Order: sequence, then structure tokens, then C-alpha cells
Amino acid sequence: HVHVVPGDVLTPTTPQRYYVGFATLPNQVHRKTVKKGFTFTLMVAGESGLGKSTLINSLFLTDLYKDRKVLNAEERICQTVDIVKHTIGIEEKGVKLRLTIIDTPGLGDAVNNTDSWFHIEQYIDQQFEQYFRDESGLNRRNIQDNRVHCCLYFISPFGHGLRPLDVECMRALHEKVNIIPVLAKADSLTRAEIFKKKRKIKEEIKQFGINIYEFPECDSDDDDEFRMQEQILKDSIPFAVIGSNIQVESKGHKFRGRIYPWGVVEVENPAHSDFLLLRNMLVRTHMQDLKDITRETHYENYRAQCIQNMTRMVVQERKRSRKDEIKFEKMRLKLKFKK
Ligand SMILES: Nc1nc2c(ncn2[C@@H]2O[C@H](COP(=O)(O)OP(=O)(O)OP(=O)(O)O)[C@@H](O)[C@H]2O)c(=O)[nH]1
Ligand SMILES: [Mg+2]
Repeated sequence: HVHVVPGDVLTPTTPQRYYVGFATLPNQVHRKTVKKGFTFTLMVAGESGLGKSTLINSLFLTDLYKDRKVLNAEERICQTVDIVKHTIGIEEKGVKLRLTIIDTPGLGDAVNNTDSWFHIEQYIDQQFEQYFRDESGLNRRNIQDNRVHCCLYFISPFGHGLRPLDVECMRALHEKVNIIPVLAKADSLTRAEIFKKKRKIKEEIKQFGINIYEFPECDSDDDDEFRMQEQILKDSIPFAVIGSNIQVESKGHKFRGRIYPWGVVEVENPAHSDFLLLRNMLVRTHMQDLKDITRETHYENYRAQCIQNMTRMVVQERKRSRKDEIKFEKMRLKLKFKK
């Protein structure tokens, strides 16, 4: 029998007196997070003109933003020349999400191609640096987490797989952020072409040692449906996507799409693109995992590096001041003799 200490909150009339009660912990944590709201930061990167700005518009302004006016063709997005941060607040069924989207200028447009991803890398580092500083500061409770949790990397549908620039850029970023490769403008390829390109890109990613985001392994207690969904996601990489800023009306229903002489392409039609798969994984199923890996792996690497550098500086400083001390001692002795 459990011994109840006097003064314990449990009274003999409590029906479940032998439980400490921590079974409700997940609920509590959940409720607290729900109250505070979730945050998520998504970045896009890749060659210029592949539809990065268009896709982020399509990704989050459709379902999640039903009553917002969709841009018409005249208001279309211009070329991105700076890193731009958009923040949108979304609420669904009482759950708040503060979504930050980092749009970046296309690679390959700068005069000097070689380090056009430098600013992207720098941006990611700066967010880590800010977080590190806040974490060691006084106001640790209310840190704004601006760390980049995921980077959609756009690959051209017109090349034969990856370009050297893609390899260099992804390799420059893969230790710092979760990279999810996407095959851009999928409407310009046939199904067979998409299949072939995906395979080629996947092979090259492996061959060049690029570490993209890896889906978590399934547990033995996961059900079959979950396993199947995970397998579909894994097999779909790089996600073939289509973006559009305009709403099309056809056969009585409205949707985001692209109009062609031969017909219309529906952005959210699974037969046309992996758009829905991608959005579901980002918002519904893998957001927490992307955040966990950012914190446990990418940020932890950054932090360890910082601490190592600081320790090195302290050791150097100590050596230097010891040398200084010896020099001073010699100077003092010399002065004494002169007197
Ligand atoms: N066919 C097709 N065209 C697209 C798609 N997405 C965007 N576009 C068009 O491609 C052009 C460039 O789109 P943006 O979204 O500005 O491309 P971006 O990658 O942001 O370009 P930068 O800002 O220069 O890096 C625009 O004319 C878009 O309408 C797509 O999925 N399919
Ligand atoms: Mg752009």
C-alpha cells in the first residue's frame, strides 16, 4: 500500500489516490504551448527565377489564408534582390502559429557567382548568434526564436540534375539548416521526366555527400498507415512543385493554378504536383521534428563551436598576459639597475 504523507494533496476520498498525476503532463505542456503559440521559420533558396517567391505565396496564402485577397496577375512578384522576412500569424481551431518566411535573392544573378550564397549562410549564422546571446542573457524566458528551421532548396527543371552551384550552395548550408530539395516548375515536365529527374537528383545528392533533411525512422509501434505515408514522403524527394499567384476559375470551382493553351494546371492537385505533400509535411506532420533537429543538431554544433572559440581565446589571453608579466618584470629590473 502507498503511504500518504500528512499534508499531501491526496485525500482518502480522492478516487485515484495512488496516482501522482503526471499523466496529464503532455496535456499541460500542450496547453502552455498552445497559449504561447507555435513558431516556425522557413527559408527558400536556389537559382534565380525558379519560382521561390511565387511558391511561398502559394504555400501559405491558400488554405491557411482563405479570406485574404489573392494577388492578381498585375501585382505579381518582382525579382527578389534582398533577403526579405515575412511574418504571418495564422490561427486554426484556436491554435496559433507565427510563421516566418525568409525569401532570398536567386543565386547566379550576382556578378560574382562564387559566394552568392554567402549572405544566406550569414543570415542563418546571425540567427544562431542572436539566440546564443539571448540564451546567455538575463531575459532567457522570453527569447524570440528566429533560427531557420528549414530551407527549401529549388532545383531547375531545365538542367540535367544538379548544377555545380547547387552542390556548392547546399554543401555550404547543410550543416546549418534542414535542407529539403524541391524540383521547381514541375508543370514544365512530363510525369516520366519528373520521375527521371528526381532519381538523378537523388543520386547526385548522395554522390556529392549532401546531407539533406532525413525523415525520422518509423518506430515498431507505428501503424501501417503512418509507415506508408512516411514512405511516400521519402520517395517523393525532391518534391516536384508548382507555384502560382493567380486564381483560376474553371468548371465552376476556383483554385490556384496556371493557364496554358492546352489546359490548366492546378497547384494543389496531387496528380499535377507534390505541393500538398510538401505543405502537409511542413505544417501538419514534420514541423516539430524540423524544429527538434535544428535545436539538437544544427544549433548545438554552432554553440559547441562558439564555446570552443571562446575557450581558445581565453587560453591565448592567459598565455599572453603571462608573457607580458615576464616582460614587465624584466623592465622593472632594468630600471632598478639604472637607478
Ligand atoms: N511555369 C511555371 N512558372 C512559374 C512557376 N512558379 C513561378 N513561375 C514564374 O516564374 C517567374 C519567376 O518567379 P519568381 O517567384 O519571381 O522566382 P524567384 O525564384 O523568386 O526569382 P528570384 O527572386 O529572381 O530568385 C515568374 O514569372 C513566375 O510567374 C511554376 O511553378 N511554373
Ligand atoms: Mg524571388
